[in-house]
Amino acid sequence: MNIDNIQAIAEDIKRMQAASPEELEQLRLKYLSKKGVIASLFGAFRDVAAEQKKEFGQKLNLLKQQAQERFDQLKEEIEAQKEKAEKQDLTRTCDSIALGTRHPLSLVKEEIINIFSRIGFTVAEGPEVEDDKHVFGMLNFAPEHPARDMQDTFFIEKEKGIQKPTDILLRTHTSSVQTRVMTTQQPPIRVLCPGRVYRNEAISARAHCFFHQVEGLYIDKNVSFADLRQALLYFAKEMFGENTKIRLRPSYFPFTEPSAEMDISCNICGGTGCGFCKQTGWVEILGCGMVDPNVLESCGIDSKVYSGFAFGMGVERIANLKYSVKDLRLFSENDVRFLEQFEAC
Ligand code: 2NM
Repeated sequence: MNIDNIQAIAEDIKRMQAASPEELEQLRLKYLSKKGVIASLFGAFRDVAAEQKKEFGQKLNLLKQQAQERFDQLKEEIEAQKEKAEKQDLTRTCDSIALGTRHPLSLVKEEIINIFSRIGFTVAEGPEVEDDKHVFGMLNFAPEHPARDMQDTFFIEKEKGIQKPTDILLRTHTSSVQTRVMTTQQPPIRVLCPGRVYRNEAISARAHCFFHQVEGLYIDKNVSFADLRQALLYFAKEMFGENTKIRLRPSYFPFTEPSAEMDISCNICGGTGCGFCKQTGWVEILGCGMVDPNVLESCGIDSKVYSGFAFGMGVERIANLKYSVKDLRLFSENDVRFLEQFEAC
């Protein structure tokens, strides 16, 4: 036993750590107990050479004192930690959890569905990847119709990287779902087809390569243009308010004859003219018409017995009117600063 030993033990004691009362007790047993390191050094004291006894004794006493101090310090730390843990109120409620919000396009889509469901329409959905037959062929599109062009429609490539057009494509309207309904159900048919559609367009504030539609179809005996007008007037009043007026302008779609575009009285200025309606007092919201007999026949419905009306609207367009969203891209970018604004809706 020599003075260097004491020095080394003093270093160990300085670095002593204990995270729990059990660990602290281990340290006490090792260094400070009757059978511990320090007690055994005191036991060895009588074998120390006489001329070293004074220095050895002083160092040993100091070591004992340092060990006791470090031990007391660790004990205090452990007790303070325990007290802190006991003070935590585990019954306290946590901060409220952010619940997220419903997407504005979902809100508008649901509202359209609710309105038409009150007059007997049900919902049908179908594939976004479709074939030419269901998107164009059965819907009276001429073989050379521009919508069938690669410029307007996304075609699925047969082999990766090889741009060989196939008759598999991304649907450009949800009328494709209605061809599926007409070929599998017999009239009366009252169906709404909501969903995403794709067009090959450059993305900007006013156009996107995909958007959302709700299309409606009603087929029965003796369905007339007056029925179409009445259903759409009901829709406009439910969606935009009791005072809303509608007007129908002649138009053209391959799948309807006659066809029309519907305007509602501008719900921003109330019809007096503003920037939004370009001073006309009217804003366009949907296309519609009487289903062309060619469409009914190609779907296996007897056009001499049945007639029907159909309409289609863009969900983004209606959402724009309702919420004045200036840039279409906001609908698909999922920026929470935009989406959070629909918390109360
Ligand atoms: C529109 C405008 C006019 C339409 C036609 C059909 C179907 F399947 F019966 F032929 N579905 N939807 C239609 C008619 C869609 O969207 C602007």
